[in-house]
Amino acid sequence: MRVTVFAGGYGGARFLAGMRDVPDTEVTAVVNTADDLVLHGLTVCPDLDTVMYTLGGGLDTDRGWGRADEGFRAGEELRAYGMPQPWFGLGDRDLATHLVRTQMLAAGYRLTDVTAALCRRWEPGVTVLPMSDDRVETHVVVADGDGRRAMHFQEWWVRHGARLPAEEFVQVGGAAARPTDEVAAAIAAADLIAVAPSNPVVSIGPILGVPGLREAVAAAAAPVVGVSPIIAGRAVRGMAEQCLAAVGVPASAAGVARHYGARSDGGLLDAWLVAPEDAAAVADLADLDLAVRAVPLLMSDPASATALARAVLAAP
Ligand code: FO1
Repeated sequence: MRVTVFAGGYGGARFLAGMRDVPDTEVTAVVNTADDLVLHGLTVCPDLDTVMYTLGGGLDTDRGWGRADEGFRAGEELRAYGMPQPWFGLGDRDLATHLVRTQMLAAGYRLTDVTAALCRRWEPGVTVLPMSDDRVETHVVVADGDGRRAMHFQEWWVRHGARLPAEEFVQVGGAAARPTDEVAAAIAAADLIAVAPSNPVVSIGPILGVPGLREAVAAAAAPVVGVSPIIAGRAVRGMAEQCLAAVGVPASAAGVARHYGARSDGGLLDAWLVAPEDAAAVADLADLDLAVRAVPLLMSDPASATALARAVLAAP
């Protein structure tokens, strides 16, 4: 069964691992690249790397990003030179990924081809596709005195811990970006499309925001099944609540479903999985042409991630 999954960081990666481990699935991940940034001249792709490392067994699972058994000596040296952005942790082992990626991009390879080359080492067991080969960067607009200012997503997320109230999220470069041919083919060929329990605003949002992608999904034969990233009003990890508040979406399983919309209304979803704690959402969403199921969503171990993936496959 060909399953195409829209995913962002660690939650999306764990969901992908669960889907990969369901027998007879052939999984393609369409991964957010709007978290990407250039640091010390190197192209860093946090969500692509989190997916690659998680499925390849190289992720530091406590942090939820970067490499296991990591050191930060190079970062310390860069700080000693007063290099900018000292707040962004640059692991020594992680640095090798950025160096290889940057060198290949400079040689003219597309990000899609670079990602495939890096995955030859990690063997994630799924096809990992950037949502686009074009540069798309989330910038966050925050109040600044009596004005406003924008900062790169990573500065808002890492330096400020998402504590600055976001007024708007802008995908710089988004309007000119296009889905890759590989992404378009993965959507068209899918037997099922899954929306992982990633951040709806800064992970899934930029993927859906790539011009032409929503249309490709709407035209796809495959049912679209989403998994709520919110359980009982809280995100399991990350800071989805702050992001949802910024765009006026209630931090609830029902709120995110309405944000994504039902396919028959021109939205995204055919089915929506909520946690048992949010079973009331089944009735709340009865006005939508949407199959809503209450199933365990916590991916506390590989078996529960695989059980969730099976529930997604059974949802439509
Ligand atoms: N997150 C942090 O909270 N602090 C960091 O210093 C940090 C460094 C970092 C380096 C490489 C990388 O791939 C991810 C990194 N992250 C860090 C996580 C990153 O901000 C998130 O993975 C996403 O962009 C949000 O999903």
